Amino acid sequence: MFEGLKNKLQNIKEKFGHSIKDAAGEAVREEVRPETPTSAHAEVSEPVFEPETPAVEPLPETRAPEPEPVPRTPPPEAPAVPEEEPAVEPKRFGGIVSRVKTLVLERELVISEKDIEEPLFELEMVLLENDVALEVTDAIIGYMREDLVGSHRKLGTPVDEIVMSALRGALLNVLGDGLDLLEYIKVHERPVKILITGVNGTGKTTSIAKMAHYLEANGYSVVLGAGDTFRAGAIDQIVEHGRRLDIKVIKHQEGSDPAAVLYDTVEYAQGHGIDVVLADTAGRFHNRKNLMNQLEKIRRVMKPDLVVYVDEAVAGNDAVVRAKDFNDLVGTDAVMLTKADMDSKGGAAISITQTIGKPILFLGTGQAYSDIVPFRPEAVVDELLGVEE
Ligand SMILES: Nc1nc2c(ncn2[C@@H]2O[C@H](COP(=O)(O)OP(=O)(O)O)[C@@H](O)[C@H]2O)c(=O)[nH]1
Ligand SMILES: [Mg+2]
Repeated sequence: MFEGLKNKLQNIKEKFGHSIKDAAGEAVREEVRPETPTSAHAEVSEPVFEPETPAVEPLPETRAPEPEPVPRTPPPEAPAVPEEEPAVEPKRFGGIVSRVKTLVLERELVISEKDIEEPLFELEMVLLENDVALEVTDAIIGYMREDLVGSHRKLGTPVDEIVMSALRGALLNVLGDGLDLLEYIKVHERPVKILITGVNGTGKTTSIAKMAHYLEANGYSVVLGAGDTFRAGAIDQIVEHGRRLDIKVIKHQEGSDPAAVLYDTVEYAQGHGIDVVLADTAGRFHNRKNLMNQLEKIRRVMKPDLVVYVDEAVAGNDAVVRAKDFNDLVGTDAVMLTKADMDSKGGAAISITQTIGKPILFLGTGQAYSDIVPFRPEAVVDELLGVEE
């Protein structure tokens, strides 16, 4: 799942790392260069003249009864000082250098736009190539820039962590909080009515069967409504899933009013203490107006708690455009993306929530009933960034 994008993100992560490391290297060089003591570094050399260093003793200035114990500029005179102890001199000078280094390394580096310009551009290209929508790509780049540029990083902090945390944050921002269906059901009045919509062939009916299997495995009872009355084959298909899963399916004849079938399904659930209604619909209509009217009527009659729009992850940006269109037209509460097992780009999965403002509920990851994964943004981001569980 999302292998192509995952590999590219690993490369980008390293590029960011190198750029920031290079910038850190420059900072260290700049700070260390004026190691010949100057007034600018008076404070840095301070510890060398601490009382416990006997080599300091002979320096008369250090003992001057001034209020500030630190001499402003120690050594132009230094070479001329005590001939009696020549052996100590190089050691003391080496001490200054090493302390300067230590202090600089503990100082902070401010990351500039220039430091990450190149990897940011590459990240942008990678996201676009992998079908991440333009506005979502812009948002991710924006978050990265906001997080990294101008930020103070301790020079000692491992660069991987800096980059990882910025990328992770940016991706989580566009993925939102997700929606946990089990939690949702727990706190809602029964039956919870879920209407499944979307274009034909994207995997609606299969996804209904998977969801039913998932919900039953988690202790909830389910009834299915054969609301795709457009063709007989669609009714047979959902009835067969019901038979295999041992789950009740409510059906009418081919060509009958889907709103009536789904009304009956809700009634059945109410009468039998069923927890969840999963309602199938047809995705093929003569025109948009027809689709809208049909779904409007279904909504009025069955009053769904959740309208779930199903589309294929493999459709990439097309899925994003369709989801947005569909959401604008009839309204959606959540999205299920099927065929994620066949999608190496992950663009739709990354883009949909930010584009339509609705969470992804599940990913479909294969043809078996168990090939359904609740969409947990943290887990998806860990997977993309190659974080071991
Ligand atoms: N590889 C894969 N195939 C899927 C997935 N979900 C559905 N399919 C296949 O997609 C095809 C269409 O599914 P169907 O449920 O009939 O779509 P519908 O017309 O929207 O109801 C079937 O061959 C399914 O097996 C999935 O997550 N992964
Ligand atoms: Mg179907």
